Amino acid sequence: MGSDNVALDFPHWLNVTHFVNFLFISLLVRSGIQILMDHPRLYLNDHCVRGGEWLKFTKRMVPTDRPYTAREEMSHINSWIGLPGSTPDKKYSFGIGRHWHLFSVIFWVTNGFVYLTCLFPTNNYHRLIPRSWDIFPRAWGAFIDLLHFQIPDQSAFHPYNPLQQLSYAFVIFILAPLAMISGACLSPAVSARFPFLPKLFGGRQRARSVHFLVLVGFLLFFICHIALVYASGFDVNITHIALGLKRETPFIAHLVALTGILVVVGVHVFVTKWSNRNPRKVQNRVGMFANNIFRFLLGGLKSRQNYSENDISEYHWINGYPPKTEKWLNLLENNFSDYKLEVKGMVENPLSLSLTEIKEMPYTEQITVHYCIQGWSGCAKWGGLPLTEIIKRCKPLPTARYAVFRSHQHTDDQDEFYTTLELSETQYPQTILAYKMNGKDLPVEHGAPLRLRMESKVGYKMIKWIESIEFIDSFENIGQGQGGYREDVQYFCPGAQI
Ligand SMILES: Nc1nc2c(c(=O)[nH]1)N[C@H]1C(S)=C(S)[C@@H](COP(=O)(O)O)O[C@H]1N2
Ligand SMILES: [Mo]
Repeated sequence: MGSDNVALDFPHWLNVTHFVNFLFISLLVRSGIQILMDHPRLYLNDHCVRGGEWLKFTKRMVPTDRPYTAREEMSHINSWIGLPGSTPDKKYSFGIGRHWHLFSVIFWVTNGFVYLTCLFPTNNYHRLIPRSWDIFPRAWGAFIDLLHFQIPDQSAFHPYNPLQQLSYAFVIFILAPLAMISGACLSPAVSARFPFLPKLFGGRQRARSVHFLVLVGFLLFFICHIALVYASGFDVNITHIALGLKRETPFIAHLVALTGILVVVGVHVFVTKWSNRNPRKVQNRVGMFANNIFRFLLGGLKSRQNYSENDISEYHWINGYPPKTEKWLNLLENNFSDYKLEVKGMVENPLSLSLTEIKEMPYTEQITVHYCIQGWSGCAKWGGLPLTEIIKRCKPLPTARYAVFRSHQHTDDQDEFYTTLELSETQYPQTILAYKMNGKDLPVEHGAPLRLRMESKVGYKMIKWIESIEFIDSFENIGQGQGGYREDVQYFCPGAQI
């Protein structure tokens, strides 16, 4: 039989990577559930039509008789399950959950690579990779035995029994890569630059569904794994897992294992409490750490989406209610004939452009898929002027580092909706100021008369009802200093590539 002549024990790198894996995957699961609950519907296509979900975790029906925003979708999840769990106002739970998810994935993936680097140069890969086809019938036999509650004898482990070997190989070589690839497809930067990637799954929403099924797969594996470790010679197994020793040392092994579990539980309790008490710190430390890594990896990706007319969604979710200010309501009444886009700040030529002047400037169109951070998507054709045209005319000074966009919309709590882009990002090819959607004038709920489209970022950067663009060198003194309204209030990260 295959592994008999290879003496495989339980080296210490295995114990350590196993433990680190346990820690980060548990954080990924809890924060993943938190993220799901912000738009607790799973769809089979990118249109996310109302009632079109194949699975949902909310009883709420989407009303059709009034504008219904994506923010109203945010659902409650207990902090025993979700990380950090939702406060009654659900104000920051989702943003913070994402910080933990993206932080943990960095360590989880790194740990996975450390594991593989230890596995392959030694002959340890024999513990996972079957050496003959007869592993399948043997695994099936072991499975049938299990169904009869026959726990395999210790002599059947070399070091794993066939069923165990196959399931570990499945989790490590199929489930884990699937988690990473489907997860990467959820990043607007990745999908906008490599639109073929989500297409591998049949679109972003299917990738999202697969990502969810991977979570279910990990949970099922976890339950079976624990049950079998317990049932098939617990003392020996725990010695292998905790100490990597061949001979049984149950007392010390139990002690070490228990300590390990307590450390993981302790970390969860700590990060949950810390997140609830001090979300801003989590955003600026944990979130910023992940943001900087992903900015380095993905920050330069420029959207190259080019979907066809047939891909356009019939229904496109909205987020944010139209402005209620008198100024904007007056503009609307006159069909925006008095509208002016103010371009100011650190520029050579401040501008004040009417809609007619804007429409006389070069026009471009793009059919792209919108990714809201909450999880829904929608495809539309956006038409307007490339932001580079504004840059050419206003000529930002060398000291300008960001552009801050302000909206006519003042939200319910009277904060001003604003967002910032880095100067380089304002010049990406698919960064436009749109005044057309699907061939018609931009509808009020989608941001009339002018909105930003910045296709390699999540939706909250694409500010609607734009009032002005100001070039600045730092956003520290604007709003609460985080680079945007959603960053200020919902603790999102300013990068928004993921
Ligand atoms: N002024 C303003 N712009 C905004 C928002 C908002 O609330 N106010 N929401 C953002 C978010 S979170 C998303 S997902 C998109 C939604 O665009 P849509 O409503 O056209 O689908 O708009 C973005 N722009
Ligand atoms: Mo969004």
